[in-house]
Amino acid sequence: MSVVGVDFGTQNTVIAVARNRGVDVITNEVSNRATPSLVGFGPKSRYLGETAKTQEISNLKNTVSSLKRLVGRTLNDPDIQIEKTFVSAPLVDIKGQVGAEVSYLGNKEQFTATQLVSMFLSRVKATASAELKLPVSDIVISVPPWFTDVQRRSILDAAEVAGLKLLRLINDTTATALGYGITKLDLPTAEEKPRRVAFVDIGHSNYACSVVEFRKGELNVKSTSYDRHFGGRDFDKALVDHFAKEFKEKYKIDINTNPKALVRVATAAEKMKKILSANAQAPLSIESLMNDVDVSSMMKRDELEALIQPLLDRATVPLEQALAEAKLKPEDIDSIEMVGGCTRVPALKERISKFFGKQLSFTLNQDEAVARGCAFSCAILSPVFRVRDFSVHDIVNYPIEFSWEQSPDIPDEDTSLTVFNKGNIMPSTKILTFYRKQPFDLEANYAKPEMLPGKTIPWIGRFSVKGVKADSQEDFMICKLKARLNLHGVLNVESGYYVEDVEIEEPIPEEKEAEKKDAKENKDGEKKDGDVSTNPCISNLFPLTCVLEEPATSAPHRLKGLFKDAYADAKRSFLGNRPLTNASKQAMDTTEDKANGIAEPKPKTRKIKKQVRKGDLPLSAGTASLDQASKDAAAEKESQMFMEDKLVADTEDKKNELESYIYELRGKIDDQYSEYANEEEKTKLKEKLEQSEEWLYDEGDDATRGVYVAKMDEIRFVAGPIVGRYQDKIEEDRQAALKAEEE
Ligand code: ATP
Ligand code: K
Ligand code: MG
Repeated sequence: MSVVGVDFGTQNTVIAVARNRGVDVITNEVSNRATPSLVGFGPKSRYLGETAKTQEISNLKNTVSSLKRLVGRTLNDPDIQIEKTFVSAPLVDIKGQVGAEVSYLGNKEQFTATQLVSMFLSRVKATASAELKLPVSDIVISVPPWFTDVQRRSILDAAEVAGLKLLRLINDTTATALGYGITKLDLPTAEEKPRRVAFVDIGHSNYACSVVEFRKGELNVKSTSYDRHFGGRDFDKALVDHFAKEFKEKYKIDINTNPKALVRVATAAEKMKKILSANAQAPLSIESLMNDVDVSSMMKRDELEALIQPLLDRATVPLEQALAEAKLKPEDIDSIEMVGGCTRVPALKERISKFFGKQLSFTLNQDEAVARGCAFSCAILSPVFRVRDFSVHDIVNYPIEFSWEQSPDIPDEDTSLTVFNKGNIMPSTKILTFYRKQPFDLEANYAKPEMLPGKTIPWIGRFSVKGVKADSQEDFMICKLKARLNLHGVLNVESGYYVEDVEIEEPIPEEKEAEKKDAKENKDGEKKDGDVSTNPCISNLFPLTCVLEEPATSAPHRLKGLFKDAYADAKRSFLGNRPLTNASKQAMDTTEDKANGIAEPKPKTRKIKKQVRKGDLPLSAGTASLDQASKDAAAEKESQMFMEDKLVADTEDKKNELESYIYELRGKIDDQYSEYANEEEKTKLKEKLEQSEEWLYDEGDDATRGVYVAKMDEIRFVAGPIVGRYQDKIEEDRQAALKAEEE
């Protein structure tokens, strides 16, 4: 089984695998360590990754870039309007999701961003599989930390459609932090002050900074902040705008009217920008840019810096936010680890270094750190790999609120509750308790829509709880719902059940054991499933509303508005059979001891009220994920397109093989093979080669794989005897040489 980590970048995707007791970045079909994140469409097949890049300039309208920035978004989102200036294919609305309209196999077709991402991921899968010589399934993919529930669900769907098992969607900077921490052998112990590291990732379109605390065997993300529109492409854009103006004056051409020219200038500008990271000045020249005009220019580094001044002025904002949210000062940070292609820009390095008042660290591979972190994460989660223990605690970026209809039996009940707060540990599970006599629905929404990217709809999901009814005494059913913000950062209500209060007798736990258990629960940040139904802390709570257990702290929330006269009766009846907490039980024991005035021998067991799980509550959920039927259909279509691509590629291979065979024989027949064929044979073969070549450039230009194979066999039939004689002679000579050596 394979272990694969993928840094799915805006510009480039890097694939790392776990093998040979370590993690390696692998190369693709043209031996590059990064693959362009592009999908293109042609008359015969798709172009994925490298081939999409090769075809890009001549196929702009059918090439889609910015894949990860499109997924899970809507066409009218202001973010997508910005994206339109970077994506050359036309973007369209497909049932509420943004997609692209392209010409594929001669037809106009529309593909959703989710489908486009699946296409790219199937290429990633094929690349990894070819390198590992293994089928690839388990994978970890990185996403920007600001990705919302719908964006994350879309990537999950895309991976499933591509036949991948996504073990974790991990935030870019968290992946980097994991790769950093897991290889360090000198991290502080639990008692020592943690090592605090700021990870700064500036890529092609994104800027993110996470402040992370490391101790032996664990990392805790303390804060993450970002600028969703800050990266290398914005630098390129500043250069392109500059040259557009310059060329208008100097050459009287308007590149903004010519998409091809625009892309060529953008490519040249990016190259220039990279040169300016290491040199004081750089040239730019493009032949026949448009209207047969050749252009050339020069730029100095300080001119570039003047052009990107507005960006540079924003460069420390994410850092300020990250420190503020972590409640730290620049001097509290032990090291600043820089990753992402854009952190090579000297002006950026200078600003960031000045902000922290420290030298920056470039110890991680800037282009590969995220992918490596993803591969480590995949190895940790994979059952077949043994990895040093290392816990990754990320945090919630957007608060999530649950809301529900008021119960008809509880007219003044609160109807919403923020269940996951910004900065809470993630992943995390919380138990929601409802007292109900009828089935009910609840809805999850992001509590602060203004924090979300662009115009993201805050809605996350609607969950219907079924099978709820009053018990035999016409009393409330105690319904428990397990809400989980999972490893991917996706919210689900995973299960529902109901409990009853039962008095049981249990051995009194040793004080120390209990403490240990608590400590462990806090460390994991969440409880294991089994702990939930027996958790006694629920007994603090009144029945009249939704209550929330925080497994991490064992401190339940209590909602306001509990002591309303209207519920006095219900309250009293509940209090009457209220189970005891450990604390109150102990408190009561003490009182009894005092009253008796006798110290009795400590009993070995005690009676406590526990909530015992009585049965499941069926749930149905509506979320932004694709339903199974749509996923199956998309997977079917994807594998069909994949097979078509493969057939086209195989056919192309066979055609190239035939062409080279013809050239090879033509060269050799009057050379190496000359003395092994008589004149008649030579003439016959030459004729055959000539015919075949003519055929290849004429009707044979677009034949099927089988026809190329047959053509090859025809030539081989004629050439075979000649080549055979030649090879016999070679073998004879070799044997003779061997014999001579022995003697
Ligand atoms: P993102 O993280 O934003 O989704 P990404 O992961 O694809 O995008 P990276 O591969 O980290 O981005 O960085 C690519 C960017 O870095 C490009 O804009 C590229 O031009 C820029 N870059 C690479 N090398 C240099 C350099 N030497 N000087 C300046 N910029 C560079
Ligand atoms: K990348
Ligand atoms: Mg990146």
